[in-house]
Amino acid sequence: MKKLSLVAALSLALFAAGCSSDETGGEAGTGSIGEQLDFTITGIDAGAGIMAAAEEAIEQYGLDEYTLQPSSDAAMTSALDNAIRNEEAIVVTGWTPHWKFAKYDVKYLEDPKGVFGEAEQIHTFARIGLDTDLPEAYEILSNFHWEQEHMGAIMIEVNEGKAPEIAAAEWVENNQDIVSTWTDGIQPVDGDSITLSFVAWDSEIASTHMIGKVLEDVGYDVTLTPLEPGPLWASIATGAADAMVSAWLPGTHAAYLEDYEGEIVDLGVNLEGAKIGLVVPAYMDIDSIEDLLE
Ligand code: PBE
Repeated sequence: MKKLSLVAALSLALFAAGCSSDETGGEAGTGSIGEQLDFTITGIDAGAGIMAAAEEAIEQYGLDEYTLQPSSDAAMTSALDNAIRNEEAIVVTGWTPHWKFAKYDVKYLEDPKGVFGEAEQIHTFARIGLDTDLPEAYEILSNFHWEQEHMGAIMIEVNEGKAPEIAAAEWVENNQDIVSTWTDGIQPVDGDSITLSFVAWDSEIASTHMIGKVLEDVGYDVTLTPLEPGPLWASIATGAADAMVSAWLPGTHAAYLEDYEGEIVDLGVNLEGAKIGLVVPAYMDIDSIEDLLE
């Protein structure tokens, strides 16, 4: 049995009312993908940019029967794991870099309307005044730039059960050639406190623990504070946290950036070629978000 929300049921009724009679044929074929999916898109935490984009996709592609189920990165990936074990249909909100692409055979659904945007960059933001208060940290954070494969290496270790601080510390130790390009010429500091805020998305767990370890190695007393997405941005604007390395732009977090423009400082891109979208197991016989209507 498929569950329809009242709104979805109403819009279906309206849609049906507007249909000409020749659209009534072939229901068995056309309903099957949605039914296999139980008309559910498995999402993550409600404040994530990808959730707003997925709601927009439901609207723009006319996926009125579908419900976007909020959960978390951990719950979403466990639902994905479960579906793949049983070779069942599932569609999730997915993004790159993420270990799911290394661990499972999954694919993005094409997005002909461009709702999820093009390639994204991840930016580092600091609170106003960090440059004068903690100039060494400001410089390291400004210099911080790495590649998807670097973030991916930490994510996979964490997914396989390593504690994030250990996976991050090992990466820093084994990649001093990269880390030194961020810390070259920086004088050690003597236990100054710095707070980095982040959201518990696997990508941001990896990057925040890694750069936290780099700052620690320079002599900072580092606190990592996990927050919800809204409070993450607010923490930089209010100065409750000093910096964050988790701003996905120009699309995913555009609304947050607009809210805090002028109250936070953009230290530039730390990773290029990130992406968000809807992701399905490769064995599913659909290629485009439009196919969810089949
Ligand atoms: N994400 C990971 C975030 C940004 C980083 C894609 C889940 C979001 O949708 O807000």
